[in-house]
Amino acid sequence: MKFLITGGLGFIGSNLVHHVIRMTDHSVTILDKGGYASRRESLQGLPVERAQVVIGDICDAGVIDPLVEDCDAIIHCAAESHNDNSIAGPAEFVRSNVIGTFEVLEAVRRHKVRLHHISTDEVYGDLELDDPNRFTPETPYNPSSPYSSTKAASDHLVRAWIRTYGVEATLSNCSNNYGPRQHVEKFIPRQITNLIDGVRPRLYGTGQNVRDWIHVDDHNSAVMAILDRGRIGDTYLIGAEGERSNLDVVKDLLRIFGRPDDDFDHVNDRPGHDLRYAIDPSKLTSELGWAPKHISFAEGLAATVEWYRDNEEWWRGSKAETEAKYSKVGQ
Ligand code: NAD
Ligand code: TDX
Repeated sequence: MKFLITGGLGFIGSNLVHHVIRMTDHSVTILDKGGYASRRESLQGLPVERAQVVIGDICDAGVIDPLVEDCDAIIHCAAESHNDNSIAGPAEFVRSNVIGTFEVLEAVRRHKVRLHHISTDEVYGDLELDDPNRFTPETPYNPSSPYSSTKAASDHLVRAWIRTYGVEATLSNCSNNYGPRQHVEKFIPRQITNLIDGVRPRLYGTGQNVRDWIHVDDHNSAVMAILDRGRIGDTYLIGAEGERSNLDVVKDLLRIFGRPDDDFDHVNDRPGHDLRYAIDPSKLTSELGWAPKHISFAEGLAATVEWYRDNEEWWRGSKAETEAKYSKVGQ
């Protein structure tokens, strides 16, 4: 089989390309606009005859159409992905996430190709810290940020194209990913690279906000299970029982680096900051028999720290520019 993976030079997409090459004999075409979050180096070492890169924009029908025509299935990961950037400048989020998904869907409709759409748990809004309920596929949409509202819009487009045009698609909404090759703007890599540089971690607000962490390889094994045996038209929530407050994650990292557990700074909170995300993954585990492999967050985090220590040339070029953006808004 031949997969088309959009956003395949980003964090999840590049790890997915590695996963597909490692676990199957499929070949992959990667379509990525080559934006600030993409790295060609993320695909280093892969056999070129099985992983071909096309630099181009999903919003350009002339680019996406022939690539969709030429593949057996498309996994749509491309998106602007960072909440803080969406607050500073939402326009590119509307373009890439909404218009881009529209163009992907139109190409899929023309060529009748199987689609899997990658989305986020943030479309459901947030939960109170003591809410016994978690997100399920039946939870009403209630996105808070420009980022999550554009992802919600993209999900609605996919469902409308399934129902109206009979497009063969599945959707997944996953919780916060961590692991290798994640841009240093994101919470965990930002704190790891700060600590490598001897800088104190930065916690937004009180740090009580909870995220439901999953290793990126577990996200990707779930995506492959959905592509393989998911029901067309269905939505699967992907999570690995990984709820943890931001404060606890910072303390875990300080421990790994042998620093006192109060050696961090509170900085300005994110406007509209979601309090808690939590996924109920039971549909995925019971219907598709999927289970995560990285069940120890402590081990996954330590391995991620090692990856950033061993691959400084991968992230160093983005660090100063990213920190300069944060310091402008007191973060
Ligand atoms: P990322 O920012 O690391 O990578 C996204 C990639 O998409 C980049 O390489 C970028 O250049 C590319 N891209 C963006 N707009 C494009 C366009 N118009 N045309 C072509 N390429 C474009 O993001 P990520 O964390 O890897 O997220 C990938 C997907 O997973 C996104 O859809 C995101 O919403 C979703 N998701 C992410 C997480 C997470 O924790 N990171 C969790 C759940 C869902
Ligand atoms: O320096 C920081 N300090 C801090 O306390 C940063 C960068 C973040 N935070 C907080 C904000 C969040 O509560 O950490 C938490 C995680 O922040 P991000 O890494 O920006 O992730 P989040 O906003 O939760 O969204 C992520 O998960 C869902 C991804 O970026 C999205 O693409 C995905 O959909």
